[in-house]
Amino acid sequence: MSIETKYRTCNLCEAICGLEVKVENNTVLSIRGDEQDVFSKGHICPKAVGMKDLHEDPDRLKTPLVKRDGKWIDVSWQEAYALAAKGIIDTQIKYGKDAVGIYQGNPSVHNLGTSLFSPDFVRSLKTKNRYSATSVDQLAHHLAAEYMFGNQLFIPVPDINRTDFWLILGGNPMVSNGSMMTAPDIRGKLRDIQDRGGQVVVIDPRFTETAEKADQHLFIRPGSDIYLLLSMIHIILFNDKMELKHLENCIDADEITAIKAAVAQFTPELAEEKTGIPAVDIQGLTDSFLSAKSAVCYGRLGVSASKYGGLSHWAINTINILSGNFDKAGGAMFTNPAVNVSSRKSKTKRFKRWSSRVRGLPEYGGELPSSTLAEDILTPGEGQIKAMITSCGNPVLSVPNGTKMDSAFESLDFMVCIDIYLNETTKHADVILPPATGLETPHYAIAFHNLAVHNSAKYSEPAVEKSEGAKFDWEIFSELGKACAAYQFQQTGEAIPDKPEYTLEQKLDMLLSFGPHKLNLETLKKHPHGIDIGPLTSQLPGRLLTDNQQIHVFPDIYQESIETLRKSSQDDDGFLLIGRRNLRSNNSWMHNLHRMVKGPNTCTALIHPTDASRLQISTGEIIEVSSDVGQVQIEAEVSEEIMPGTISIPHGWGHNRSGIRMSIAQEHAGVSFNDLADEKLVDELSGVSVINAIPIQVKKLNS
Ligand SMILES: Nc1nc2c(c(=O)[nH]1)N[C@H]1C(S)=C(S)[C@@H](COP(=O)(O)OP(=O)(O)OC[C@H]3O[C@@H](n4cnc5c(=O)[nH]c(N)nc54)[C@H](O)[C@@H]3O)O[C@H]1N2
Ligand SMILES: Nc1nc2c(c(=O)[nH]1)N[C@H]1C(S)=C(S)[C@@H](COP(=O)(O)OP(=O)(O)OC[C@H]3O[C@@H](n4cnc5c(=O)[nH]c(N)nc54)[C@H](O)[C@@H]3O)O[C@H]1N2
Ligand code: SF4
Ligand SMILES: [Mo]
Repeated sequence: MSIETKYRTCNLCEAICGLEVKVENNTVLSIRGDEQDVFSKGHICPKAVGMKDLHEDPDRLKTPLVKRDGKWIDVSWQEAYALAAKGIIDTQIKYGKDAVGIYQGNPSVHNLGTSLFSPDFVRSLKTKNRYSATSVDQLAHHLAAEYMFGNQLFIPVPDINRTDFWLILGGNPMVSNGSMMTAPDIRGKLRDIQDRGGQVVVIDPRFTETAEKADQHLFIRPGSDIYLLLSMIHIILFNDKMELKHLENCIDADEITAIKAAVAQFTPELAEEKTGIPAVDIQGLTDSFLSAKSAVCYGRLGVSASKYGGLSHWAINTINILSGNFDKAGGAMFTNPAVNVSSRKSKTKRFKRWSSRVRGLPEYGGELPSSTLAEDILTPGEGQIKAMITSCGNPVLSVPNGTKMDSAFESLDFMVCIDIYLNETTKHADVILPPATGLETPHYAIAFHNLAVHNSAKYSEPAVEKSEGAKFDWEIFSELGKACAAYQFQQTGEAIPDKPEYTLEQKLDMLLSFGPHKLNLETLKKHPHGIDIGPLTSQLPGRLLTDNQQIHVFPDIYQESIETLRKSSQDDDGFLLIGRRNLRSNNSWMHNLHRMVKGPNTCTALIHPTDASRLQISTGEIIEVSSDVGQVQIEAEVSEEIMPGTISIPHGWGHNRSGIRMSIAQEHAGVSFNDLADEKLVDELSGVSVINAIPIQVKKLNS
């Protein structure tokens, strides 16, 4: 057999890099960056070769598994579907529709099959108990987009290809490769900003890999960014620095007046007290931001999933708008993707239409906050979750209070997981349905073309064939859906209405042809390196999706949230725990690939030398970190890169739980951050989990 060269998009993270994959006899020989990819131009990161390892991983599940008498047994797809359908529908018949819950994890949006085929399946369940990684992540971005611009997916992205000033709060794109901003080769883009005389400023409690490349880094006390952001708005409005440019006519002046009143007390001096950043530096930072030819304020996970994450994303958009850096080259801009995911006005706000049963936290976008999932399973009463479905998710490691999640899943009557591994979450299942994955799947990055710093479109054919009898995620969703419908009809006579059936390719082709560039799959197939659609363009007010075609610059929910902040008084003076990511890791699930975990242990607790010497802790020693919900023992790493009073531990580890089938990950187990994160800590406005600034105690082991 001859060697074939396949081009495709890496679907591991948001950067959507083009890959050149050499394949012989269905074996991957090599993976390189595709130099001709119109968007990524050859860039890749070390995780790209992980795609080969993932394809070859002997622990990856290939056939459906069923648990019988505590043992896993391989079964046929038909048998697995029948058991899954019976478990789901019997539960709903006995306890009501809401007794079945579903959690969808992060790879859902990196997976074309799941993106296009899970929504119909989820709707057919008619349950209000839906959860996803969104509420442990980017929900605040959607909420702000919906309230301010009229659609939850109409999200501004920083135009870093042209900006002269990039202010980054709580993001580490040098490691994460960018998030809510699809931008391969962050290193190159940072260099380009500096080469054109621009500046990059990073605000982070850790001197990160991104801070290292930036022009300025300011340490900030974890959880306090909202004070910095509001003080920047304060400076703009109280120093008459507002400049709305072409947006003048689509913003209501009364709303600006209301913002001014609301931020009056949020001065740089108050921000200094709360954040630890001197008021003069805040003033200097804001002056530089305002005097730059173009500038953009960008906030990511350290801000999104924090106590005031919801309000912070309103504030970030507001800074960009008031400083004349919105919908303008070099500022925050909207994309114009070939599949338009944000064409509709949402007539009613998809927020607070119902609330979680136990704690009363708000629904958003049809989902409840994942921090309520464990209690929604464990607390008896009307609407209690008795059976769960998970797809592409590992909430035992990724949602706060994993120990409680563990017990919750253990207590269920029934659980079915669509996943490629037998891991900390799926071990609780009765049925596991494993899809083909990675290089075996066709791909189009619907979600990420919508967030990309340059418009392009690219379709990828599978680079290797899936194993015999394997199913794609989309096939699993449609076949499981049919099995549920058939079983329901047989038991109750309740029929699920027939829908036209499409294949994955047909659905994608329709979406492309409805889109603004009128592309189709055939055209994309002729361009294996993608089609360049051009730089971001100014699109407002034309594309605004609000009821009155105006930007709602100060929606009620944010007015109320500022009021809550004003009244809050809590300040912790103990240690605060923050998270960290590693370039060769991807949340909780790439730790079974030798090349991704070899080398020194990366699951360590960073501690500042002054704290370490006070507690007599040295690098390499095991320390005990405890919080209100749990404790872990972890290797200490004394480092000046972390600010005093702060501890940083990466999330996604903790493969020391019994009953999993991931031999390499088990050898590099680490501990789980989310055994410390407290599910009771949420952003009051949005219900988003707080995964940074968690109060903890630290001590040397046996002291
Ligand atoms: N403390 C703390 N917690 C966090 C974070 C943090 O920074 N700190 N980050 C949060 C964020 S941003 C996110 S996105 C979440 C992620 O949280 P989750 O989405 O719950 O978890 P992942 O670790 O991404 O796990 C992905 C799962 O999908 C499976 N999988 C991989 N590929 C496929 C596929 O093609 N098909 C199917 N069906 N399954 C597949 C994997 O085996 C794994 O079980 O974690 C959140 N939790
Ligand atoms: N290599 C790798 N890449 C990934 C992932 C991965 O696990 N590994 N996960 C992917 C996913 S799902 C996502 S959502 C993205 C996330 O992408 P990013 O948000 O860019 O990644 P993080 O490393 O979580 O960055 C959060 C930063 O916030 C800082 N921080 C913590 N608390 C605070 C605070 O209170 N204030 C401020 N200002 N900063 C704070 C942390 O020190 C950290 O540097 O990354 C994606 N890419
Ligand atoms: S940066 Fe992300 S998309 Fe690019 S190769 Fe690495 S994991 Fe894949
Ligand atoms: Mo994420």
